[in-house]
Amino acid sequence: MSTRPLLIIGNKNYSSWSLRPWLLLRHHGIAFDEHRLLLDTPEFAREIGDWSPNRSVPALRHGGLTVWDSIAICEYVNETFLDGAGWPRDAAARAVARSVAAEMHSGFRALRTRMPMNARRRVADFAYGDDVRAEIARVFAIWHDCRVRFGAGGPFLFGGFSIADAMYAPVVLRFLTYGVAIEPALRPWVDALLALPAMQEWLRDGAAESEVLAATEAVA
Ligand SMILES: N[C@@H](CCC(=O)N[C@@H](CS)C(=O)NCC(=O)O)C(=O)O
Repeated sequence: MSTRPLLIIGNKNYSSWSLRPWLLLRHHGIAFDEHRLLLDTPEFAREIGDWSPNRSVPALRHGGLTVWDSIAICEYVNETFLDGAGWPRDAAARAVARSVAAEMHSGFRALRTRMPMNARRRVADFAYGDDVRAEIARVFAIWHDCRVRFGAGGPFLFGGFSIADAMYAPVVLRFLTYGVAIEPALRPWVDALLALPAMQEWLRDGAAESEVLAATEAVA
């Protein structure tokens, strides 16, 4: 298929699921168009059904095909544009990378609910409950494990940048927003992720957005 893919995303400041496939595409220099639908607006409610069968962002339109759900889009991008380079080449590393990506996709409910992504905000003295604290500990354990076992070839979770890094990128932004102290051994990974030109671009775009989601801004 030769047509340029179109990624439907939400607000860059708030839409954590949109960031994941966007980062994968942009980091790899894949030419794509984006269409932003502002979350929680009448426009979103009116238009989302035209783009996404599950009425959520992200969704990818490529030729006549629609792919929805962040992880499915990442897999499609990996197969269609990256010849498999979205995942580690080593089979064992790839299996673990898929495991931690899947764990992110299906888990961490407390963290996702109580610490919604709000990339440009900084919250002082955020009070974590025990459920959030336990999930933060699990995130750090995952990052450590990946870095120690598979990270020798570069600064990312599996050495080179992979879909696993993209899946956890919004978690890094949440930790910055809500003041979660990054364990020193993980600082190089966090710094490498934040320094990616694609990540910087997303953050710049998010900071420039004027729309405000009141409920998310009210989290304290
Ligand atoms: N499991 C989905 C979650 C997608 C999702 O929840 N997207 C949010 C924005 S980050 C959304 O579209 N919310 C709109 C709504 O619920 O009306 C994925 O991985 O893509």
